[in-house]
Amino acid sequence: MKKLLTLALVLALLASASSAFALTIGFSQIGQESDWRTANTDDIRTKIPLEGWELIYDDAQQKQENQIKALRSFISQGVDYILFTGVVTTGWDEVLKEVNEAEIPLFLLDRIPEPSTLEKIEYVAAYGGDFIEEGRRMAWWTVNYLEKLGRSEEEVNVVILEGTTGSDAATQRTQGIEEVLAKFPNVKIAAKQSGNFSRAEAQPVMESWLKSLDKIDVVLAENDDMGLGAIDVIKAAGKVPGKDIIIVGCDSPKAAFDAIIAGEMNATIECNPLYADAIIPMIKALEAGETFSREIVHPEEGAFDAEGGVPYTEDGSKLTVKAADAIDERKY
Ligand code: GYE
Repeated sequence: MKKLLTLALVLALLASASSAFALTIGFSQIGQESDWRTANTDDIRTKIPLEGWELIYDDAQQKQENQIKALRSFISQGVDYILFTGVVTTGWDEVLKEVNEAEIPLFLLDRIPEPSTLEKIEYVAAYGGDFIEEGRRMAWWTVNYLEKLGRSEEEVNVVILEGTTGSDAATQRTQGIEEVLAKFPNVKIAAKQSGNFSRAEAQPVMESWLKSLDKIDVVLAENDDMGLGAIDVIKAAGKVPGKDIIIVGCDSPKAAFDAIIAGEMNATIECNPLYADAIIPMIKALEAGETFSREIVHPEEGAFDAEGGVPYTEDGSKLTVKAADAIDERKY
């Protein structure tokens, strides 16, 4: 009898211990628009369940109304945490206040709502790229590469394939690019237009520019998928991408490394999508009673090109790594 009681006690303790960490996490993801997004999604969807936690994933197909529905569904399901990446920066006040009223800890990941929303809501942590700096790095690499080619005095025309309209990733990368290029009067922004972070949607934009603009020297693509879309169109127009037109991207997925090694893309500025290894310890720390600041935590990033050694920051302290030397250790 005594043994049975002991066994029952042990089983009860095990059950309570496992339920203590049997968390349910709601993840409101934008969609599947790019290699970056896929890598970001797969990393979280693979690693969260390995902790014994349940992940409820929602793909909003890049529609804000679907994300609002998903957040409300997480509230009604009573999840323990919400991971949220908003497709655009505005329109979240009401639903994020509902998340707060439900007292569900909220992680802001990747895309961060506008400051006027942040002032009104509570969140446990914010994690994502420094998009203004990534835009600066795209531009610094470009002007340093033009100097390396002996073209620093030439009148150079740049076109910018922007990301999703209204997203901080697009708005802030454009801000960083324009801030740096303004220091170089010979480098002109001839056009900028959204390709919605999509290879397919970037193609008609690039086609129209090839027809309407007399001279395009550089394409600054706010993600590599749009850069690859531009390459598709440049080749179809009988021009040589990477030579006739310099192509600079952002994100650094493997497809960008392949294009650089093939000589069709010139550089990519890294924006690491693998968030799970940062988020999981944060959740465990919160479960243990710790708290985090409201500051956005940015992962360290690099930059890659065909030859390496090109500075991509204002102080010239950071130099690109040769894509062919780095591709084997890439994880996305
Ligand atoms: O650059 C792009 C994705 O928010 C950093 O969104 C992310 C951006 C990334 O669609 O590929």
